Amino acid sequence: MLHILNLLKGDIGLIGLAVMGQNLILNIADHGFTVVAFNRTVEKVHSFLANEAKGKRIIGAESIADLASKLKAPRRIILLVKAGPAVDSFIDQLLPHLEKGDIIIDGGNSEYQDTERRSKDLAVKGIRFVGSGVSGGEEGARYGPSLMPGGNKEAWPYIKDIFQSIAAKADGQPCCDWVGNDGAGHFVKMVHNGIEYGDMQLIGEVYHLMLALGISQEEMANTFAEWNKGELDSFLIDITKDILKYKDTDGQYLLPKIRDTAGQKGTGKWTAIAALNYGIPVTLIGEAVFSRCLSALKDERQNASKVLPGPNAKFSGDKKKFLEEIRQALYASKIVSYAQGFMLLREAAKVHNWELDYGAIALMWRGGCIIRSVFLGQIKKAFDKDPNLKSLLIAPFFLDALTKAQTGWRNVVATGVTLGIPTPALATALAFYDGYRSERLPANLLQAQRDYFGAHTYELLGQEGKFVHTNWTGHGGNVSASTYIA
Ligand code: NBP
Repeated sequence: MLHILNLLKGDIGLIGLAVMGQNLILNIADHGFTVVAFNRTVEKVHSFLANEAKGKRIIGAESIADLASKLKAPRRIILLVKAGPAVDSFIDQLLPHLEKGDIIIDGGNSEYQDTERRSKDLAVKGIRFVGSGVSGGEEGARYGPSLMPGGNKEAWPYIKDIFQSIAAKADGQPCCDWVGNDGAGHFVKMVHNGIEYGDMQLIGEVYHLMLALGISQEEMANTFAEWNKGELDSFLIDITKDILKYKDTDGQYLLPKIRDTAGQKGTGKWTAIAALNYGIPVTLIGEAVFSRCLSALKDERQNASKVLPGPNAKFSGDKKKFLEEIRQALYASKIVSYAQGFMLLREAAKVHNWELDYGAIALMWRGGCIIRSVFLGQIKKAFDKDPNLKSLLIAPFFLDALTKAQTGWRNVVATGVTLGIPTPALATALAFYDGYRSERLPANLLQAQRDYFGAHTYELLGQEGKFVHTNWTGHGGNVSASTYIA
């Protein structure tokens, strides 16, 4: 009897009928599952049922209680609402209507520490909580997103089938797998978004350099189209080509008319904050976030452009050769950015005891999401070959690519400096590369300075772990500090 009743019920519920929620429901329904839809403003449920959802395996709910009563056990409910208090509010409203073993999935862009908290709090109440990264925007949600679920692993067998069937596929495999405990899924999504910031910034700098070369917008579009056939083949390069080609109703290119200030929703900033908290030099994403902040200072920049002098230089080399060097610089910087992102994942995994599968993460990003690219297939191969790989930079494939690119990369950064074109992401990537490959860095001087002004002690080469203090001036004391950290 219970079995028959269950058959008449929905397979999964979804709360939040904005752009992501509606499209994900349609995607789930297309894959043969019955979805029960609910939204805070209930009129949106009616309108959705009467329009987009008409004739599909989609049932409406008038209230949370109604939603809960229409779902099979154990209940599976996806939240796709604005990240923050709205998620906690819906969890609180759901709890009185749920039973032990039911599953709540937060598919929004929640902060991973919120997901950690919710996962732990709900586990105590017997509710299995999943925080899942969902990437790919509207199009991805509708036809195949990249999904990064983490949280209470007991939930995975109950949602795996639905998640892997609606996810994007790359090389025939779903871009979705279990990521790890508690906040792991949202952490991986956050790093994905940070990398997206980095990729976009790099392309923006390349566009800026192309403008300085004085080539036509059509030539730029053709160059991106060409690049998209090779090792840079990716969604972002492809859409950049389309954007460059796009003409407004007046027949003029639209791009130059768009205001040069970029906004942000916060996930790039969160990645940079996490990098600082974990002490991992994710410099490229940091520069990408700061570049958006600098772009937002439009009025100040306008004023400064009238008074601050630049180099007054023009590009005078071989444009075709330089365009190829730009391509190499972009590719090499992208390798550095992903290497930094995976370093951050590794450190967070260590701190949180997450057993992250880096090859599987690369596959999750390989299709469906904004950073999807052929390049991620190479990252997957590198981690599949050596799951303990310390850095992507030293994986044979990327080592070879960096070796080939470095001369052009250096020339691009140097040319940017000479022409006064800011290339913060391309330049920080190169600085990181040079820092990472340096056996010796000037931090010995830094150690000495800290000991000089604050008696912080230092280690001598070959005597690691032994901290000594020097009375540098002859009139300081011989006591070393233990509290103040500069
Ligand atoms: P929004 O982020 O715009 O959220 C809209 C939904 O949140 C509506 O259902 C709205 O209900 C509900 N909501 C709000 Br706003 N405040 C609420 C509150 N205080 N209590 C309860 N419900 C509230 O929708 P979205 O763009 O579809 O994104 C959904 C989630 O997916 C977000 O976390 C977003 O960051 C994430 N995401 C978005 C994208 C994208 O491309 N848009 C991509 C990947 C992830 P109402 O209808 O009653 O106002």
